[in-house]
Amino acid sequence: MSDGTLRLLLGDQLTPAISSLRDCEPGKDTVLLAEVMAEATYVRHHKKKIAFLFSAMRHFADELRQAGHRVIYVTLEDTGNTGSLFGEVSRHIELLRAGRVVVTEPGEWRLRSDMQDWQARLGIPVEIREDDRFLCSHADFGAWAAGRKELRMEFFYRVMRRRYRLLMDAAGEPEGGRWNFDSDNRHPLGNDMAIPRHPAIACDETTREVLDLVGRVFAEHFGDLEPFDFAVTRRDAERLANWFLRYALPRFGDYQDAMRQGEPYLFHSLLSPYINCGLLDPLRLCRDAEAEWRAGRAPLNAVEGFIRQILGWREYIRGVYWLEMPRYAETNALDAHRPLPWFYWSGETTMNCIAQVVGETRRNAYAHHIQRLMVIGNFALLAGITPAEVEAWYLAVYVDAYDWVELPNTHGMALFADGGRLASKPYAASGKYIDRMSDYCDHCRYDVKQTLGGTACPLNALYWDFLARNEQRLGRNPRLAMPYRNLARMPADQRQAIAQKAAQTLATLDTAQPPESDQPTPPQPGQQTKGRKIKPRAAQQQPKFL
Ligand code: FAD
Ligand code: DLZ
Ligand code: SF4
Repeated sequence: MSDGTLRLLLGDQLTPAISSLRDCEPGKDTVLLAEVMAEATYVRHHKKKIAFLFSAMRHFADELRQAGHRVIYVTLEDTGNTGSLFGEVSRHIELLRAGRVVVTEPGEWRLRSDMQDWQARLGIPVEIREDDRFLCSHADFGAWAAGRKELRMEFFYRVMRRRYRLLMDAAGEPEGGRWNFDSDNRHPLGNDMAIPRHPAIACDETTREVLDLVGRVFAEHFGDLEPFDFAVTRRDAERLANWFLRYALPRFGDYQDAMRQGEPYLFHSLLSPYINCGLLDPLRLCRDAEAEWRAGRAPLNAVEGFIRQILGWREYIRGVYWLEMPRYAETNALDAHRPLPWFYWSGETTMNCIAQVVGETRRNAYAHHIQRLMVIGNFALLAGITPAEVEAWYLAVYVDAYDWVELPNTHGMALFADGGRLASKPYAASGKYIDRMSDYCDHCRYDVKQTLGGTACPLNALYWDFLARNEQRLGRNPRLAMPYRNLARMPADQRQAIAQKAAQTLATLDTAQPPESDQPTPPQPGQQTKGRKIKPRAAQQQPKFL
C-alpha cells in the first residue's frame, strides 16, 4: 500500500481552498470527483440541477488540473462506475493503493452518517474535516445556542455582524443606527417598474455533453432541461455576482418580497446555486455588497437585507440543521398528514398563484424566497400536507437544494413542523397577502376579496380554518394574537361555513391524483432519503415525467 492520500470532493465542494485540499501534495495525492447514480437519484432532482452540478464538477476538475493537481474524474457512464460515492472511493483506493482518505464533511446528514462507517469498512484512516467555507462553525453555533430557550435568527445575526465587522461603524454600532431594515423592504412592485434582465451564460462543449447525458438518463425526472443558462465555472459565477451587485442590488431591499406574473427573478441575486456548490465565497459577497454601499452605489436597506440573508439566515439555517438533526426531520408539530397534491408536480390547478410558481419552478429550477415561502409553502401549511412529502418536493425541484438548507427552511420556516424551534410563528397567510405582494390575483378565476361561495379564493377559508384547527397549539402565540382575536369575533355560523368551504377545497385536493399512467413509481430498493430507509408510502415516492 502506498502512502498517497485519496481526496474526495463532492459535487457541492467545488472550492480550491476547501479543507480537504489544504495540505494536498500534488505529486503524491489524488483528487477524486465522481458522478454517481446514488446522489443523482436519492430524490428525483430537477434535470437542470443535475446538469448544473455535473457540468460545474467537470469544469472544476479542469481548474484543479490546471493548478497542478492529479485528478480522477469519473463520469456517470464510465465503465466500472459503481454508482455510489463509497463504491468509487473503495474502487480507487484499490486502484491507487492509497493509504488514507481525506474528505470535507458533507452538507447532508444522510451522507455524513454514512461516512461515519467508512473507516471501518475501508480498513484505512478516513479523515472527515470541518467545512470551514461556512462562517459559523458547529462549535460556535452550539455555544451560541446553548441554554437559549428560543433560537432566533435576529440575535444570531447581530453576533455575526460583530464577528465579521460587516456594516459596523467605528464605535462598534450598526451602520445607520439599526441592525435590520426589513420594515423598509416590503414594497409591492409598481406596474411601471423596469426589471433588469439577468444575463444568460452560453453553453460550452462540456455543458452540451452533460445536457445530452442528462436528457437521456434522467428523462423521467421533473423539470425542463433547456434552455440551460447557468454559470458552471467560477469565472462566470463571479461575472453574475458582479452583474447583480451593479444592476439588481440597489433595488434588492425594496422589492425583496414582491412577486409579478411572468417575472421570476425581479431583483434577486440568483446566486444561491453558486454559493452552495462552492463557486462563490459567501463572505466575499457580503464584503463586496458592503463596498457598494460605502461607495454610494446601493442604499443601506438593500445591502443590509442582502448581507442578512447570507450572513444571518443562511448560517442560522445551517446551524439549526446540525444542532437538531436527525430528530429535527421527524417532528410534525401541527400533526399534518395530507398527501402532497399532484399539482405540485403538474402545476395544473385553478389557483393562479400556485400554477405560476410551479410553472416557473419547472422551467427554471428556481423560485425566489417569497414564492417558496408564501405561495408554495403557505398552501402546504394551510392544507396540512405531510412535512416529509413537502420537503422531498423542495429538495428535488430547486437547483440550490441540499438537505442542510432546504430542510430547516421547509420544515421550520414554511411548515412550522418543528413547533417554533426556528421561527417565532407560522408564516400563514390568506389570499390578501398574495394580492398585496403580487398581481397573481388579477389573472385568477377566483375572487381574492371573497371567503365564501364558489368563486371565493380558496386560500381565505383555508387560512381561517388553519387557525381554528390549530387553536390549541397556536392560540397563545403572542405574534398571532390579532388573527386569533379576529377569529374569536366571528359569528359561529360564519365559522361553520368557513370550515365547510375549507373541507370542500381539501376534499378536491385529495382526489386530484395523476392519471393512472403517471402514478408515482415505487422507490428503489434500499434507496435512502434523508438518512432514513425509504418506506413504501406516498411520502417518499416521486413521480416519473416523460
Ligand atoms: P436572494 O434573494 O438573492 O438572497 C441572497 C442569498 O441569501 C441567497 O443566494 C442565499 O444564499 C441566501 N439566503 C436567502 N434566504 C435564505 C434562507 N432562508 N436560507 C438560506 N439562505 C438564504 N435556499 C437554498 O439555498 N436552498 C434551498 O434548498 C432552499 N430551500 C428553501 C425552501 C423554502 C420553503 C424556503 C422558504 C426557502 C428556501 N431557501 C433555500 C431560501 C431562499 O428561498 C433561497 O436561498 C433563495 O430563494 C435563493 O435565491 P437567490 O439566490 O436569488 O436569493
Ligand atoms: C446533488 C448531487 C448530484 C445530483 N450528483 C452528485 C454526484 O454525482 N456526485 C457528487 O459527488 N455529488 C453530487 N451531488 C451533491 C451531493 O448530493 C452532495 O454533495 C451531498 O448531498 C452533500 O451535501
Ligand atoms: Fe391565489 Fe387566491 Fe389570488 Fe387566486 S385569488 S391568485 S388563488 S391568492
